[in-house]
Amino acid sequence: MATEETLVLVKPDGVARGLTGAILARIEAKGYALVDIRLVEPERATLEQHYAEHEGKPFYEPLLEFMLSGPSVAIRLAGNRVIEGFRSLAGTTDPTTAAPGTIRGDFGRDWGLAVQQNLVHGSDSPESAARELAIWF
Ligand code: DAT
Ligand code: MG
Repeated sequence: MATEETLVLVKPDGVARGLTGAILARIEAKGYALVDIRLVEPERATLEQHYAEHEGKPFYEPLLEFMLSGPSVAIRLAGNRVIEGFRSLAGTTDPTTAAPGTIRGDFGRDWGLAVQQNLVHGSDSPESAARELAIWF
């Protein structure tokens, strides 16, 4: 399959904890290419678009509050099968059960909060990647 692109976010917890560099090091070591990267303080409307699929779920409002709590780093990332590959680097959604060796498994903490502060976002399909990249870049 041809090279593809995905949207990666280092979420506010990752930026605040000084983990952006450690996360980027894993991405670069894997061989993915940084096409664009910037620090963003998103508007609520941007996050509503980004997380539209979760509107109405119990964690939706806390998730938006968390994402508004500080800047994120938005990355346009390229590579062969990078959508699937970055999701694999990130680990599963819940940091408590994410596998060791993954970003969420190694660095994610269960803060006992209503929303999982799991450090990173990665698009989950080519359609999501195209939609999300247009929102953030
Ligand atoms: P992912 O980020 O692994 O793609 P998702 O798209 O299902 O997960 O959810 C988006 C974010 O919402 C996720 O990173 C953390 C939060 N979230 C998801 N499910 C949750 C739940 N059951 N309780 C609290 N937060 C949740
Ligand atoms: Mg998702």
